[in-house]
Amino acid sequence: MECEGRTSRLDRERVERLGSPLARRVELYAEVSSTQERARELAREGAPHGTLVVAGVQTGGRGRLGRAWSSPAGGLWMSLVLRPEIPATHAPRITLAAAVGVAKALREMGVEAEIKWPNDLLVGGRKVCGILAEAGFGRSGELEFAVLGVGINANVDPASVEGLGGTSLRAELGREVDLVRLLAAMLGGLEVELARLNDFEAIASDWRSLSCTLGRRVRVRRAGGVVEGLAVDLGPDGELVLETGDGRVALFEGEVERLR
Ligand code: BT5
Repeated sequence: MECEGRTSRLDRERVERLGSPLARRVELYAEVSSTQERARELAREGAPHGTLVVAGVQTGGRGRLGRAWSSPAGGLWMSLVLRPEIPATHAPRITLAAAVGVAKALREMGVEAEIKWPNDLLVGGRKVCGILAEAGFGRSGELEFAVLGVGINANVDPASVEGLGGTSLRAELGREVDLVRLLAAMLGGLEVELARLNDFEAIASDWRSLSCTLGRRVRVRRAGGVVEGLAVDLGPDGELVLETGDGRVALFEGEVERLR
């Protein structure tokens, strides 16, 4: 099966030939509801580490907290089944490691990607990639699997994501991106970062230098209300540390807006 024209196509043979340990088993769809849902199903059925689900179009792509993720033709929409050997308490590191791995891969392609806490990759302030890591726990609370979803607006028509504050790699680079090469670069970046999940400081240090959130005054909307302050650090569980008028606050979820 091939999805969408020219070099941008997701050619099954080329995907299967990647030889990445993160593409040990591959399911490729021209169109699927959500690669994340499919990968979760596979994970629950016992699919091994490195099971990759990729789609050319998603009709029910989703982000965090039930939000919709727009997934038109030209994008790279993928989810990976991971079975990392880490304690369950370290599961939040997967999101940070993935953001670092994908940001580095995009930078190698010449795109100045920056990480907006917690999980967005931006170029020039516009979102080019969203990351969604979800954990599955066993009976005694151990981390059984994680499903890591990555959506990149690769050759997406920028007009279709502009209203969402998005941009595409094609718009930033001024050329079409080879989707299989992009997939290979991303899997390479993810492999390196995921291999050091037990070395949080190494991941956190790279995260800090790729971040466009730290050092800025921000407003964060979260379930408990709105907090404003200076984003000063990333904590050991991936939390954003804000210096506010009332002291330091650690945030584990929320939407960041930059203030002037
Ligand atoms: C995310 O959620 O950023 C995680 C997105 C993960 C998508 C991948 S694609 C493969 C896999 N399969 C899935 O079904 N999902 C994963 P969040 O931080 O909640 O951001 C969602 C918000 O981003 C939306 O409310 C929109 O404002 C915006 N948005 C939606 N689609 C977008 C797009 N294509 N480009 C840029 N922004 C988008």
